[in-house]
Amino acid sequence: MPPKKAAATEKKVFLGRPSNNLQMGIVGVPNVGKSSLFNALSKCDLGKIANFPYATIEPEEARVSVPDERFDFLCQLYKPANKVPAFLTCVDIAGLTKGAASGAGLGNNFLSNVRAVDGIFQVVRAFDDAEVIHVEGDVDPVRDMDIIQTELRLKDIEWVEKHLDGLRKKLRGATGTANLADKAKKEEVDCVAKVLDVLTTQNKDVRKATWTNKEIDIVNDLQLLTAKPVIYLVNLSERDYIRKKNKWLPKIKAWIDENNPGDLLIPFSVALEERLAQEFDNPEAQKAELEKLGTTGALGKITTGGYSALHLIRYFTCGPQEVRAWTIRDGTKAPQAAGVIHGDFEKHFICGDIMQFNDLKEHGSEVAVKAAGKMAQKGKPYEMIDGDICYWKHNA
Ligand SMILES: Nc1nc2c(ncn2[C@@H]2O[C@H](COP(=O)(O)OP(=O)(O)OP(=O)(O)O)[C@@H](O)[C@H]2O)c(=O)[nH]1
Ligand SMILES: [Mg+2]
Repeated sequence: MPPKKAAATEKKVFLGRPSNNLQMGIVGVPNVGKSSLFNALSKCDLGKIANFPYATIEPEEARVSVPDERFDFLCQLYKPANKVPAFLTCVDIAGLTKGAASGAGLGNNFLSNVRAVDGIFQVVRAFDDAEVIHVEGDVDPVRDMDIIQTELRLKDIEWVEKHLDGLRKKLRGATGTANLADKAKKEEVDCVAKVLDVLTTQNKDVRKATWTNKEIDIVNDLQLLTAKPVIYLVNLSERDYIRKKNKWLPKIKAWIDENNPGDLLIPFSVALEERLAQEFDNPEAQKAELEKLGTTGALGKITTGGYSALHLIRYFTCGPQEVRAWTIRDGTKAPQAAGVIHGDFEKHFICGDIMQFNDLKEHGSEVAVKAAGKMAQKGKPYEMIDGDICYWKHNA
């Protein structure tokens, strides 16, 4: 038992910004359907769709609700006046071309937009349409994935080399005595050198290497492009999507297994999603059409995938006024979770009365959960579990 306890108390550190307000950026080569996907996800027309490359220049941002059966269940149970689901912020970004790392296409501008997001939805075109120009001349998603990966890595390599150079210069100016500051500097240099080794010698994305918590803190300061989680979204024709068949799919899967094993691949069809939105104005009718076609839409899977890739989880506050999902990062403790509602809740935190969603579902009502002894008072050290239902106590 004791060794288990030691492991459980170790702090969870993730690659990326330690924040609850994280964003997924939609990235890919030009004219592959990024803005079309963005509009379908956000159910708006902010994204600039056009049949020419580089239609999108400035990034566009939207909050997309993340589907959750638990949230729907809670709304049915509490019948609140106001319902607020969890949201994922998605950003539509300009297309990236070969040579972007050295300034081609929208080059550095594009890459700074990628640097600003926390995770990447990489749109890969696998639909044929002679009317839609491909900047490389023909449709080849594997080549496109290579292009994006190469550009992101090249930019990281350039960034890390510069940084390492600066650090080494500083280290040479160190006192030479074995004081703590010098030791920390030396560790930082070693870690950044390891990053460079991963990118060059090992030929891997930074997120695919193994890092200690200490190293992750250093890596996070570098804000690297290849440290961000990636989900590959393969844009298929409606027909291929419905029959779950396309000649590129096995090749794309093989490329991911070889280059970035473990990354999620989600096939979708912008054409289908657009048609559904145009022809049917309510979710029930859209669902009926999908059932008729023998398929399901992919948008929910995409947002849910992005949310998890960023290590986001949610807890709920429930009552007759409002059922609401609050987004936090996995590993968040109770006071910080309460602080998402209001900073004072964290500052003057007392405790939380917390029940788990499954207990509420099983017992059917809050009263029954309490009677079963399943409503627990949790203090400051409590680490939040996805789906917790909370009543915070504070003396703010
Ligand atoms: N046939 C077909 N056309 C599509 C599909 N997705 C997008 N298009 C078309 O492809 C063109 C480019 O779509 P956008 O969504 O603007 O592409 P983008 O990746 O945002 O392009 P840039 O911002 O220029 O990099 C538009 O004419 C779309 O209507 C698809 O699934 N099938
Ligand atoms: Mg676009």
